[in-house]
This record gives sequence, C-alpha cells and structure tokens, in this order.
Amino acid sequence: MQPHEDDEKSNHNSPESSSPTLPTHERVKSKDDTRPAIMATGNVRYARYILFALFGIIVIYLISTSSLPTYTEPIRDSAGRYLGKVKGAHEETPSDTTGDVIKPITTALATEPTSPNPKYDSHDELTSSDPSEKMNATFVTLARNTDIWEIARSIRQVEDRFNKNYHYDWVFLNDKPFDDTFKKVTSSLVSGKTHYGEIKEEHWSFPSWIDQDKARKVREDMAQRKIIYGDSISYRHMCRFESGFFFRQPLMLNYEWYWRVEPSVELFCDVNYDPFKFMRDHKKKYSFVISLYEYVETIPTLWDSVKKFMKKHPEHLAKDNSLKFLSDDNGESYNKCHFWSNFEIGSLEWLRSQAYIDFFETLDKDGGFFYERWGDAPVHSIGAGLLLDKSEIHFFNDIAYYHVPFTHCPTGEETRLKLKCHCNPTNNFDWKSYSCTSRYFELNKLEKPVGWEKEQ
Ligand SMILES: Nc1nc2c(ncn2[C@@H]2O[C@H](COP(=O)(O)OP(=O)(O)OP(=O)(O)O)[C@@H](O)[C@H]2O)c(=O)[nH]1
Ligand SMILES: [Mg+2]
Repeated sequence: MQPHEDDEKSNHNSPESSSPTLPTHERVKSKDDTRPAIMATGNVRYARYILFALFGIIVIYLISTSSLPTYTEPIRDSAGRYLGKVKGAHEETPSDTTGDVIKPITTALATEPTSPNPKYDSHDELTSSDPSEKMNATFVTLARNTDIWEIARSIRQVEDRFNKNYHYDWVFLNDKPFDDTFKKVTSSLVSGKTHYGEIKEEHWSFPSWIDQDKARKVREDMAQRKIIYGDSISYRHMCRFESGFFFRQPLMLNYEWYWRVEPSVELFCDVNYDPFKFMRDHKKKYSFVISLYEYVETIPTLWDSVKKFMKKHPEHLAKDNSLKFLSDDNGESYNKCHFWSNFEIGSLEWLRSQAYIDFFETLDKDGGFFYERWGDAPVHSIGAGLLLDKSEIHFFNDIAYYHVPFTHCPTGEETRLKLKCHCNPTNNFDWKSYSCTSRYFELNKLEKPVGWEKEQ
C-alpha cells in the first residue's frame, strides 16, 4: 500500500483534520464560513459519545443480571441411577432445591459446538472462563495413603496438560480413611474441588457366597506359579471394586462422567479441548488409549460367565456391538483383547445402567474375582464391547499416556508438535503385535493415522 494513500484515508476519518482534504472550492472558504459545519461535526461527536455510553451501560447491565450457572441436584431412582436434575440449588447447600426438573445435561447441551473444534484450538481460548460450558464430570482415583507421591506426580501432569484450564473436581477413594498429608498435598495440586471417600466394607470384602478355602488355595497356587498379584487379597478387592462399585460410591453419584487416573501415570501432550464434552457431543460412553491381550492365567473361566450372561440377558446386548473385537469365533471363545482400564474416560450413567449392573452381578456371582484373578480391565472392556454400540467406544489418539510398561504416543508428527508432546514415538504401543488397537481400527473401519507402519 502507498504511504500517502494511507495518510489520506486517516485524514478523511479524522474530523479535526478534515479541511486540508476538502475539495478545492471548499478550502477557499473563510474560517467563519466553516463554523456551522464544525458545529455539526461536534454534535455528531457528542451523539456518538452518548451512544457509546448507552451501549456500555447496557452491556454492564446484561453482564450483572445474567444468571450464573447453579448447582443442579441429580434425581435418582432407588438404585441410585441418574434420572435428571433439579434446578436451583447452590453447590454449598445441595439439599436446598426448588423442585424444577430440567433436562439432563447430556441432552440439554447437545446442540453446542463439538470438540475438538477449530474455535477451541488456541490454548488461550481454552479456559473455563465460561463455567456454564463445564460438564458434570470428575477425575477419580482409588489410592492408598502410601500412594501419595505417586498420585501427586499424576495429578501434576493432568493439571499441567489439561485441568488447569478447566478445574474439574477430583474424587479420591480408599478402603481406609485418607490421612491429612494425602488430603493436604492432593488438594493443593488439584485446581477443582477435591472429595475424599471411604469405601464401605461391603464393597471391599469377600461376598458371602465365596468359599474361603477354595479362594485361599487359588492364591497359594498362583503364588507358586508366580502369577503377578496372584497371591494378593487386596488386589482382588481392588479389581472387584473397580469392576462393580466405584461408580456407585456416594461421592460419584453427583457426576455423569469420569476420568480415571492412577498413581505414576504420565500425560505427554497438551489436551487442548474438553474430552468430556467430546464424549457427550459424539455420543460416546467409553474410551481408551491402550489396548492389549490379557494374561490368560488370570481369567480362565471369565468368558464362560460372559456367555452365561449373554444367554440370560439377550435384551442387554447392543445391536451393533463389538463382539468381533473380543472374539474370533463369533462368541465361542474370548481372544483376550481388552482396553487398558487404568486410563478411562467414560459415562457413569452407563455403568449405573441396569444392563451393566446385571452384567457385573452375573460375573460376581460366579466368584472369578476370588477363584481366579479377574481384572477390571477385561470386565469393563467386555461390558463395553457387548452392551454398547461400537460407535459409542472411542480411541483418544491425541491423549498421550504412559502406565508402566506401555506408552501411547500419538501417531503423526503434526499432532505431536501441535500438542507439544514429549513422548518418543518409537515407544508407541498402538501398532505393536501385542496391542489390540489395530483390531479396533479394522472393526470400526477407521483409517489408521499416517505413519503407523513405521511404529509396528
Ligand atoms: N485404597 C486402595 N487402593 C488400592 C489398593 N490396591 C490398589 N489400589 C489402587 O488401585 C489402582 C490399581 O492398582 P495398581 O496397583 O496400580 O494395579 P495395576 O495397575 O494393575 O498394577 P501396577 O502395574 O502395579 O500399576 C491404583 O489406583 C492403586 O492406587 C488397596 O489395597 N487400597
Ligand atoms: Mg497401576
């Protein structure tokens, strides 16, 4: 652009300097002759100031009177299942409700923009400055007091990479009371609210129908065979709790979505959008980052129980399920593929559904949590694979993750650079032969990310 063109434009726009640019016949007029024109310009300027002032007052009024999001009390049936929400209670006094029933957040906000969304790609725009955008979601961690420094590391990474912009709550669960150090350290690290729950004995003990002698002999045998955690009672309680009870804890009933975090995990990339919103907007119920084959010695009869469930409750099986991800012979046997449940983002409402509860109870009655060593990973995965449509299960390529000994590092350099990832792509487990993620891609007819072949 020519510099003088620029000058001329600015002169035209400035009332103070209007005369030098007036046409020649106007410029020859005396100062007095131009006074009415100047006065008119002055009036216009005043009118403009008044308009600006009025506009400002209206904006301030609108901001100060707009209704802030309020805590909404969940309505539940007798089994604790979520039915909807009651509007109007404040967070500090959840029992103070007005009784108005509004739609559950999952449907009420369904028309909002989806994530990831180019609009939200810039990190700066990704703050929770608009709290009404926040989902009814929480992080959840099962931990012992002795896990404090390992979980502190995990929290710090989750906060730095994601939650410092969103301030989601964090629920900590334990079979013993949390001590002061645990509470002090974790509450200082989490940018949302922290809640601490003690698990009742019924959810962390042998159910009445378990034959203690039989269970003890199994543990002794597994110890001899050096099966990892094979001799542990507490590990079995943990697996049963994560399979069937964490989502029914009183503190968890306040939420619709969860993100599970374990001690000593790592997040390698920025998470520049809200995965909870992504799940809702795309009608997802369960998600994973790493999948693999289960250690067969820990689940010899798990699939027998699953088959029993399928026969007893055909009404719960999703039409477009992922049986092919789980079985290579149309359901006759289990191929051991499962999603690694130490990372999960999912729907608590789905886990609290009659379908999942019936599934868990069928398995629990057969006693395999104690007579074998069933893990919550194959239990959740088989549940998701059979009870959900396959479109409801999501693979988060862009959430980079490590839990000893496996890494999920996003395939594709462009993604890794954009998300400021610090993982080594050669460690990515996704396309190795012991991973089931290729199977998931094939079943869902998904295109594998460019460069996957080099990471096999
Ligand atoms: N409160 C409590 N939490 C436990 C107990 N055992 C395990 N956990 C928690 O349950 C989760 C899973 O236990 P882990 O020991 O990590 O099991 P894992 O992931 O199969 O095995 P690792 O490879 O050792 O991590 C973690 O969040 C633990 O902190 C227990 O006895 N009490
Ligand atoms: Mg672990």
